[in-house]
Amino acid sequence: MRKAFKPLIALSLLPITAACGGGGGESTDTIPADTNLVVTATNAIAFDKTDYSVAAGEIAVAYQNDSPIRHTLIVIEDGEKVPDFKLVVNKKGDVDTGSITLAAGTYTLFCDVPGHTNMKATLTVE
Ligand SMILES: [Cu+2]
Repeated sequence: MRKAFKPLIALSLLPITAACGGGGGESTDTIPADTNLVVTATNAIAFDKTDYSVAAGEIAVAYQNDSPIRHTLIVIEDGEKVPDFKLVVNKKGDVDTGSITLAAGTYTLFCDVPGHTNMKATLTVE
């Protein structure tokens, strides 16, 4: 008599945990007093300014949402995203904070939510 061996294949589904956006600190609803740079996302799907400036070094950034939809804030240097920095605000009233160290130069602030290409501003670090 022959026995048919049916191999048992154990499929292990490992949950994949997505890493949170990096430099974005905890979400708060107030802007900390030691903030060096405040950026606001407005109802017009734009930042509140087209030009920001800040002193070089470690910069405490606060991103506040004055619109009902999700926005992000990333920094672009020479066409590349500055790594480990992304702030996210999901709804009106949200504030996200984080710190980024930048040398003097000209950078671009950007929201990478699809369709938000109008959310672009110049950041001058001096
Ligand atoms: Cu946006």
